[in-house]
Amino acid sequence: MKRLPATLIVPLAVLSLALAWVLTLGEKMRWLHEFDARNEEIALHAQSLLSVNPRTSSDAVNGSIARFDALKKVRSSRGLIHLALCLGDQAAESTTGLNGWQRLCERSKTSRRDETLEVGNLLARMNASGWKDSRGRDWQLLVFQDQGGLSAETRAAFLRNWLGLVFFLALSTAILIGQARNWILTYALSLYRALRQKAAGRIPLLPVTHELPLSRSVEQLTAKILRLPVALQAPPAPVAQIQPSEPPADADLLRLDELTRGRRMIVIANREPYIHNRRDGGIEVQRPASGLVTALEPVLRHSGGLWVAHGSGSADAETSDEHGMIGVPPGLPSYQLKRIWLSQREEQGYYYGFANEGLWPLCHLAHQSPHFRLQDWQEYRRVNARFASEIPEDWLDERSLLLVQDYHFALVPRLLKDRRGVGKISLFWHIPWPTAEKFRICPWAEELLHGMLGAGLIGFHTLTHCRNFLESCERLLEARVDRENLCVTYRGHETKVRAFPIGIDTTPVRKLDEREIGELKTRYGVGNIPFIAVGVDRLDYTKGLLERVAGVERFLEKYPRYRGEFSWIQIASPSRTTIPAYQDLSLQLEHAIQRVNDRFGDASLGYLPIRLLARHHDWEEIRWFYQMGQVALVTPLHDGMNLVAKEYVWCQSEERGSLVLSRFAGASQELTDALLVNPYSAEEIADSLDQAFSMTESERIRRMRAMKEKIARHSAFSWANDLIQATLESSPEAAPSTLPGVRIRTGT
Ligand code: ADQ
Repeated sequence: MKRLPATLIVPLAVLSLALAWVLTLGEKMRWLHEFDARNEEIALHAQSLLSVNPRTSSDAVNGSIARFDALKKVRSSRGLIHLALCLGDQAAESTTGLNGWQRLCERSKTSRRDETLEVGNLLARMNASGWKDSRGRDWQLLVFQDQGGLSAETRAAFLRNWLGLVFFLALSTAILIGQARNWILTYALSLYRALRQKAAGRIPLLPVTHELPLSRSVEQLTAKILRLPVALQAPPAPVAQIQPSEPPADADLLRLDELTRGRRMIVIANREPYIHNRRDGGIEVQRPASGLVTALEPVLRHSGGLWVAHGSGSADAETSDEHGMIGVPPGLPSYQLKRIWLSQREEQGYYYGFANEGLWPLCHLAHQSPHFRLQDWQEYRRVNARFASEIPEDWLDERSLLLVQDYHFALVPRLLKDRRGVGKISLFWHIPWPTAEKFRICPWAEELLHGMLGAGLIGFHTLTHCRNFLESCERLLEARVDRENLCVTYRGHETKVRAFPIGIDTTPVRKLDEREIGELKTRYGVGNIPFIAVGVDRLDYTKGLLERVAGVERFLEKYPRYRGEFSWIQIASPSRTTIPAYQDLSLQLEHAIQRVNDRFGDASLGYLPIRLLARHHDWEEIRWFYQMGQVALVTPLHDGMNLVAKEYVWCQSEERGSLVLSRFAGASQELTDALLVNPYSAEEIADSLDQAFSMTESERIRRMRAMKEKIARHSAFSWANDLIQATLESSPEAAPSTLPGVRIRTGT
């Protein structure tokens, strides 16, 4: 550590001396009090001996004095040096060697007195206590204890206190200085980034000032320098704070900075990253349970930009400006959110109807029939057109980077392309892409492909989905498909098709110790259960929850030694609750769980093998929750990727945790060290659970380590970087088409 300046040392020295003096004084008072208490004890004992039943007055005097002789032996007690007896004002008797004490008899006779005085060449603590005998005469007993060692002890105590304080103050000052330096460095770094963003023409991320002294003034000054409003359009009503996580590895950030320099990044997604809801008279902010938000939000938070989404919260309108714009994250805005308001009819048709009752089951192998209704399709087209046209003009130019997200906006790439001069467009499809055979079930399959191929790049999680998409283009459109180089040329415009396996935010997560895990288990009502499995999903039929219950039932049936010793706790965030298939799932799940709990639970012990917590949880809760489970059950019937599997592994310490993962989740292609299962097979789920619980520690560690390494290599940031880079490298705007256009039909 560098040398501390004298301006710091002098006040520290004075402060430590003063504190040491006060502390020592306190100790000295305590010691004196101990002396007095001991003396009082001796005096009481002596008094009881001296006041024994005198018959005559002279008896009483002589008897007391005689007994006093016997008492002198008490002097052998530790520290006691002299005793003296007074009758009235007169000295009566004393132990030998005590001189000049007679004057002490003249003082008050019946009350107690304590004082420190010199006896010969000794320093003594004297305590006097008096009493009346049966004839009404006053007696006093003077007890003298050696107080000689006290000064030495006081000096030693002072030195000890002082040294202790110097050490403590020096350490805490060093920590404070270190911390302050950290704050300043962090601040300087974020200021530097903000300036770079500003230079690049993006809305900059304002530096974090809330931890600095004079934070508001610093923030205002920074905003002034950068010519920005302070706390961009922060919501007026009180909101719950959401802690943004720490930034990820610098290499990824630098690459992101490079790629986005001088560009405006615009994300178009159905789900907004922050939802404001009215609750209990206040406003609450929620981060939705969405894989897309999990992956993309940290990217925008770092780089700035615009997120365009459906404003679905009950307090969204009152927290945004007249254009639906609001700076987010709340309290520390670093990018803009533009909320698009949908009517009930639009939401019903576009979101619940076409996207979630049509495309969602179409793209997933979950044996749920897709429903395609003309009215839903019309709303889908209308809402896609609104999103494409409502992106503010001043955000669009040739250098903008438009990242369209998911199956809600298949038509947006083409519509944006038609606006011209809007920059590079990509579409990332977060869910699987079915075979061409299945895809053509959709009555508007060609129109969807036509819309999608307006993008220069289309991304999927896996190569299988890319190939399925190419096959669909080949069979349904008049397009040239290059299977080797993975691209489609349609109406003279080339679209690249690539696999980008999505990742998670790989900021290190604090690991709980055994005691904390114990407390957590108690909170979830499984304090005395040794084997815990956890699950975290949206309540969706593709997540294989019913099949998971069947697997757990089979596990308890086949391996009876786990009965009473095992619990599976499932967090399930309600999703798309107005759709009948989701309502049915919720009911069926409750019944199935009830059946297993009735069969294997024990009401008298409060034991439930399965617990379902059907509510939204925030990220803080989820990352602790993951650590409670020795096993995670992630068994979707079909999933584009599945981020829960990655989050679970990332949150575990190496010594704990096993992942039971569906072969039909995109994640299984990367996380090959998980226990892979067919989610339809109760037998496989049961066996994997047993295997997970009985696995050797070295085996478990080997698997976890391998999975963690893969997750660390492909974080959300590296995914975004790859996607952005490929978008930038995608072909420029198409020459006018020479091929016949695809007719947008409006009926089946
Ligand atoms: P989802 O189907 O939403 O994502 P997933 O990838 O598992 O599925 O992501 C869910 C996210 O929501 C996770 O970050 C999880 O922590 C969170 N979450 C789940 N349940 C929650 C709850 N009860 N409370 C709060 N948060 C909860 C879609 C595709 C996936 C693909 C992602 C990303 O269906 O296949 O992996 O997009 O591309």
